This record gives sequence, C-alpha cells and structure tokens, in this order.
Amino acid sequence: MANKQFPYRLYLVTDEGSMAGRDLLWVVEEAVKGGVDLVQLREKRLAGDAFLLRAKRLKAILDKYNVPLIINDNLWVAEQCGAAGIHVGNSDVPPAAVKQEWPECSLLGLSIEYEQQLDTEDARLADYLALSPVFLTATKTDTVTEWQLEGVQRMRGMTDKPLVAIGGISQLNAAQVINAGADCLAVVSAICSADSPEYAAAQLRNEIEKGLQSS
Ligand code: TZP
Ligand code: MG
Repeated sequence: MANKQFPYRLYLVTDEGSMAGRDLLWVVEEAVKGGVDLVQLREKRLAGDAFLLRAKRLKAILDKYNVPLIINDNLWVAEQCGAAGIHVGNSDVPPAAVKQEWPECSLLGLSIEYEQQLDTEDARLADYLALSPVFLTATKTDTVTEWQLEGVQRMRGMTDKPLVAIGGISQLNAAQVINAGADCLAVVSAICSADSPEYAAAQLRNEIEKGLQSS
C-alpha cells in the first residue's frame, strides 16, 4: 500500500549532464508522461536567478500534471518558485533550519548515507529518507555507503518513514529494490540518458508494479 503522505513511486532527479544535450524541460515532461510522479531539480551548474528561472519553468510544466517539484539544496529557490519541498544531504542546510525558515515546506527529503543517521533529529524531521546510494553509480561518486538490497531490507525494518532508494537503479534491479522494502525509486541516468525518457519511465513503472506484487 502506498503511504498516504508519500504516494510517490518513481522519482526523477535531474542531471543536465546526463541528457546528451537535450532540453531538460523536454526530458522531464516526457518522463512524467511515462509515469514519473515526483521530480527533483538538482542543479549543480546554475545559481541565483538562473536557477530560479529554471525552477519556475519546470514547475509550470509539472503543475499541468500535478507532479510535485522538489529543489535540491537551495532553500531560496525552493521558496521562491513555490516548490513542494527540498532535498538536503549531510553537508547542506540542516532540516531544522528548513522547518524554521520555510514552515510551508511539505516534502523535506534527507539523504541517509550511514545507519546511525536514522537515530537523529534530522531524520525525525524528514518526510522521506533517501538511501544513498543503493548501488555504486558513475553519476555520483563522492558517496560513503553502498546499501545494496540487504541495506534496504535492514533499514526497512528500522523505520516507518517513507524510504526512497537512489543510486544505480535501472529496469534490471527496480523490482528487487521495491521488493526489499523501498517505497519509491529515484533515478538519474536510467531516464535522463535513455533514448526515450517516456518509454524508460514506463518500463520502470512496470518493474515497480512487479516488485509490489511480489512483496
Ligand atoms: N544521490 C545518490 S546516488 C545519486 C544521487 C544524486 C545519483 C544517482 O544516479 P543514477 O544515474 O540513477 O545512478
Ligand atoms: Mg548537497
């Protein structure tokens, strides 16, 4: 059963560098048509007004599909564009500061890189926890833990918070990761680098359904 507060299953995290020169807005819209139901704008190249403009344009598209927008690690952009939430990692703005400065934030995501983080105020404040990375990935190499399926299972047994799995997820392992206890799969390259982001998203949704049926 999907969690009422967190009904999302397929989460696209953007990386313009993985899109083979294609327009980010096009890639995301195709992916949403294929079944992506949550999007994070992870913008490492833009800052300030340029980041905000990109976020506003993306939000205008996502609003047509009722798909929430999450902004990676930029509270100002998140608030100004009217995003649903923000995603933060360990060296980013702390969850307590997000709650204080942006009380309207409805989806606060936190990356979990090691088990002890679960027992922290930061984790308690988060609306979802992203196990990062589940598998090693060339998309992000400055990582600590490789959770693997056993780690997903173990963390599932330790928390009722929605668990998002990220890192190295593709059609080949999506069903297994869901079966191990993830509520939602987050992907970059499986969609951003696909010839057809729409088809790739639809295939991932199929695999997620298979994983749910076998859980
Ligand atoms: N955080 C942890 S792994 C990762 C991020 C942003 C990248 C995931 O990329 P991919 O291509 O889906 O493995
Ligand atoms: Mg960060």
